[in-house]
Amino acid sequence: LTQDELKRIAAYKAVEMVESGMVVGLGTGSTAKHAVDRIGELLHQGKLKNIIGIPTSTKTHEQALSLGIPLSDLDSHPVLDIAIDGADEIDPNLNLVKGRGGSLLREKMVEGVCKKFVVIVDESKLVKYIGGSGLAMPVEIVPFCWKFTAKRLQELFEYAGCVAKLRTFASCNGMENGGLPFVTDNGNYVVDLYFKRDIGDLKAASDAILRLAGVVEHGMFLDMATTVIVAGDLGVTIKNK
Ligand code: DER
Repeated sequence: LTQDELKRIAAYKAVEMVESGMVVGLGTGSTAKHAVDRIGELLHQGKLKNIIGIPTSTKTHEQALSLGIPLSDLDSHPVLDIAIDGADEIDPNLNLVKGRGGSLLREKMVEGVCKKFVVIVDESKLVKYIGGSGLAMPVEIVPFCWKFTAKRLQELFEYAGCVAKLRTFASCNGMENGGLPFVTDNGNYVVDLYFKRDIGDLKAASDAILRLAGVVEHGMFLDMATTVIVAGDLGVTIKNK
């Protein structure tokens, strides 16, 4: 099975947990895209009714609109029944890294107020510890003096061999800021943190990041997932918190 087929299998399994009349957080990324497509399909078939979608990005907002999924927002629906979204990393305690698609702030706002947060992944996302994939742990920051903030973030995790890089749309000729800075739906920048070693206490790391003035939010979703659906070549496993 291809990675995308595994993503679709996990997504479809999660959508089985959506009942008519629910307010549903709609995730962002290539896995969540399958879940949003599936919800649209079931609404169209009349198998699901009276769903209200709360999108986690402008990208998902547009996808849901094109599918005819009725949409609203947190101002009108401060509590959701369920949210379905992908993840970049999942550790054994169901802590997540999210945000490599740049939507971490709105995802965390939506997924932080839902009764069930169902995470859908293919097995490649499973890691032994957060940061263990060697890929980015994103931090959304204000554009003002971004170099100053990026340096402070890097110094915060010097013990874990951290390197902080401003996310650009496409870095030209290898220069970090050769490309234009990536700008989030909220008009902010993203600094990607790369770790060589385990950062240890995740709650302490989260608090330390959020204490830095200039930081908006980070991509560690700690103790938020209630259900994780993992699709692998040997089948689908469902882990509940
Ligand atoms: O950027 C995000 O938060 C995405 O949800 C990411 O965590 C998963 O993206 P993928 O489903 O395309 O791998």
